[in-house]
Amino acid sequence: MCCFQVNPNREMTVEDFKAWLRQFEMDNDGRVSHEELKEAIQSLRVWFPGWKARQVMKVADTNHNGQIEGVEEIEKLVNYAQQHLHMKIHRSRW
Ligand SMILES: [Ca+2]
Repeated sequence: MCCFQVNPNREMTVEDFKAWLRQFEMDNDGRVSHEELKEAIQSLRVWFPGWKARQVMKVADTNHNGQIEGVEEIEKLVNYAQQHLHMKIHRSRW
C-alpha cells in the first residue's frame, strides 16, 4: 500500500475520495466490499467500530449485494463520509 494518504481534515474532491477508496480494493473489481470499506475507514485513524461499517453498508448498498458500486451507491457513501466521518468532500472540481 502506498501513495495516497488522506487527511480527514483536508478538503478533497469526490474524485480524490474514489481514488483513495480504490487503494483498498484488493480484488480490483471496481466495487467496495464490507471488508474493504473497513480497511479504508481504519486507515483514517478515526474511532470507528466494526458495527458502524456494517451500518454504512446498509445505508450505501442500496441493492444489497454486499458491494458498494456505481454512481448512486458511491454518492451515498460520500454523503455518509461527510456527515459521520467529517470528511470534507467537494461535489465538483473547479
Ligand atoms: Ca451494491
